[in-house]
Amino acid sequence: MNIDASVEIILQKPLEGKQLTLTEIETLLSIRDTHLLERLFWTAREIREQYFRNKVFLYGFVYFSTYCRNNCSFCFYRCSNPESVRYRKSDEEIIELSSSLQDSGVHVIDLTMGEDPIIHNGGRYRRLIDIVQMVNDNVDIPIMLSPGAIPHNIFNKLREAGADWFACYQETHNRNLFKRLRPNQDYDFRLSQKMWAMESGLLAEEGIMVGVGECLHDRARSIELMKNLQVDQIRAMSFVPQNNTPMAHDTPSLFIDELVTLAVMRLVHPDKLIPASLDIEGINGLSSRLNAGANVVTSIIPPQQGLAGVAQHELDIDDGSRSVEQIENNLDDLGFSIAPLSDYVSLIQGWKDVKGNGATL
Ligand code: SAM
Ligand code: MD0
Ligand code: SF4
Repeated sequence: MNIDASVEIILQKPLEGKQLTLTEIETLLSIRDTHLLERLFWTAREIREQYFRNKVFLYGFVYFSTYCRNNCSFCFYRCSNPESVRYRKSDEEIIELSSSLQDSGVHVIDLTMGEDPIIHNGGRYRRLIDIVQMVNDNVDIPIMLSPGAIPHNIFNKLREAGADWFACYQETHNRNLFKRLRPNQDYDFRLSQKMWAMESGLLAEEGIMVGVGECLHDRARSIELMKNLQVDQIRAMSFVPQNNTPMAHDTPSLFIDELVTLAVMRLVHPDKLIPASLDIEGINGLSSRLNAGANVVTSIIPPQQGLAGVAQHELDIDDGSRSVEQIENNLDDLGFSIAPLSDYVSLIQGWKDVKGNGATL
């Protein structure tokens, strides 16, 4: 059988509600021929349409502390980079930023920080729990928390304070590569974050970086492992080299590698949330990611507030191109519309009800 015919057979399976094998996932990840890429992206869109019609969700991003005790090789905010912008937002600023994002129409506030020693050292996480409580008291939309890796006993407290989601990306599920990317961090402790979050009744997001030295088989294994993990949001983001880091001169992979990964994620996780992050190519990268099957726009950042992105710490922020207003125009042109908040709330409530308090691996 020629390659076109065998790819068509694989693409038919998710359309019929069937699961893909690891080998099939890897075959799809290897597609680079223009015609087959079109078929892959079309199938991903078709499947997204079945579950979400043309509706997308928007996540506001509040990077409230850029201090970090870790030294991840890929990250601009690693502790040994003296050039990184460091700030900590005050309570008033966090409330103001979260409220203005809510008013602008996002569905979720993603509260993100480096592993700020002030919060992480000592192990009690009182300040983090207080921040969640404070934001929950002041906004009426769901809250995601991306604080790095934290102890098991803190998850319940975060849920009680009002968190809905916990995001913590493994970056890779290849243990040797993990060691190089996140030196002196424990692979199992980081992987457990997602399970501990779900055990406590939180929803969890898992993610990988594309172009950090992984092979197609690694990507395929990650996509499959995320299925077994039963997380509700999954992401792939292209690695963007950062000045003054050990990986500053690594050759990043082409964006097509991320787009293919997103499309295959959609085929394996048909009903899940898959972000198109503005943090990689800014607003110009939105259409290709939606075209590949993503259904959430993340890293929406209010302009002129001294807030940073992660992979692109300045791109498109201060001219307002990462604002809801700008995104809404783009979505209109692309034939998408912003889902009502009530749709989002009932979607995640349904997931929480199904999971109960006992999601396990
Ligand atoms: N400090 C917390 C942590 O590491 O889990 C929360 C921050 S989280 C927003 C940082 C994520 O951004 C990383 O897990 C990684 O997936 C992504 N990231 C960081 N630097 C990046 C880069 N140079 N290129 C692409 N993605 C990057
Ligand atoms: C994003 N810059 O969505 C954000 C960040 C953390 N939960 C999300 C990586 O691209
Ligand atoms: Fe710190 Fe997160 Fe950056 Fe690693 S990825 S250096 S933990 S901010």
